[in-house]
Amino acid sequence: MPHLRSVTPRSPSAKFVSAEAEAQTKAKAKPVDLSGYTRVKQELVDPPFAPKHDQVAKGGPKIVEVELVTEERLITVDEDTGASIWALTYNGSVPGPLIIVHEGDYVELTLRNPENSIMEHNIDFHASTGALGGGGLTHVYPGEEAVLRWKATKPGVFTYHCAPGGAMIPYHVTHGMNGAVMVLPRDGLKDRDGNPLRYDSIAYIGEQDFYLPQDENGDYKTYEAAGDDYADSIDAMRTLVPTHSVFNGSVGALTGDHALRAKVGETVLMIHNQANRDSRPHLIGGHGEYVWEAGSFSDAPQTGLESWFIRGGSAGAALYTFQQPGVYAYVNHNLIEAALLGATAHFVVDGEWDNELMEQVVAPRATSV
Ligand SMILES: [Cu+2]
Repeated sequence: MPHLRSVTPRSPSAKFVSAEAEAQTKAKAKPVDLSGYTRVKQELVDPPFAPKHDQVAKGGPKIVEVELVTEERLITVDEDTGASIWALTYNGSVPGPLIIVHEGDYVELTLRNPENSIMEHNIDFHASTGALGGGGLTHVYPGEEAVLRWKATKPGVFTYHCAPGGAMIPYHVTHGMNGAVMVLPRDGLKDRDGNPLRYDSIAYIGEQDFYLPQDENGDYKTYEAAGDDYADSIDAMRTLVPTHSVFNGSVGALTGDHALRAKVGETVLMIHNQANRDSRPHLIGGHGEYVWEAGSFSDAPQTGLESWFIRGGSAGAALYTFQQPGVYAYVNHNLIEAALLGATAHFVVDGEWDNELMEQVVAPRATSV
């Protein structure tokens, strides 16, 4: 097993990190008065689910405590080909868990790196302000933990990701180390006229581009431990051509038995995170009724979209109320990526068919002309 610290010595980023921490100490910043805030713990859950939360904030601003553990684990990306990766994760899942707070709340994160890890990790919250999104204040080596508190001043959905420095940044991000935070307006989501928009459930989808090394026969290589693929991965990443682009960590993670479920009349908020690469979600058979494409809830949502654009390095949200039963495919509408690289999820929707919206007038039959 290689010593990753020697593969990636304390690089320029590490110096940057110490400089950041030093700057904070030297500034002799005034202590913040948090006496008006109540403290709550948010239990994070595995994707595609969302933690328990209120859509409209109850009471005043809060300090929301969350915990992320950096877990390095072998996951199967595609059962059919045996493609696998030593994923770098927050709490074991790809994407990392969804965190939900309200504008004006604080997120107080404990980031823990277990002793049996091989690598150093940190976290950059795009929703936060300062110190490289917190990346400069959260570097944890195996056996260390750090606590970071940041104020959620921007309402929207935002990506977060590991950013240890240099080539390790894309290496960690393309090994699964990213997720999303949703900062709701205190009075909840609204349409362009300020009318409330509410959802019945959240489908949290993390799209992950993987660059898996292959041998001369085109078979996916396997490795003994996290980090052993470093040199091969960097070569594969340099092509900028992913071998996989999957939803929630693996091909089929959200199809078949794992499909998302909904009912006719149910309103689903689809949150799509892509920390590294552009995507263009489309709900086949439905629409983006209200879409915060770039993720900001400060702006009015767009309406009635067919496909929408998720910029690499961001999250976006789309609201839809299902009107027909059946299977809806939620895809990256680069259909090569959807069908060949894995970027497909399914919603299975129960309920009554509406002939007014669609009817098969003539079933396929032999043509008479
Ligand atoms: Cu990391």
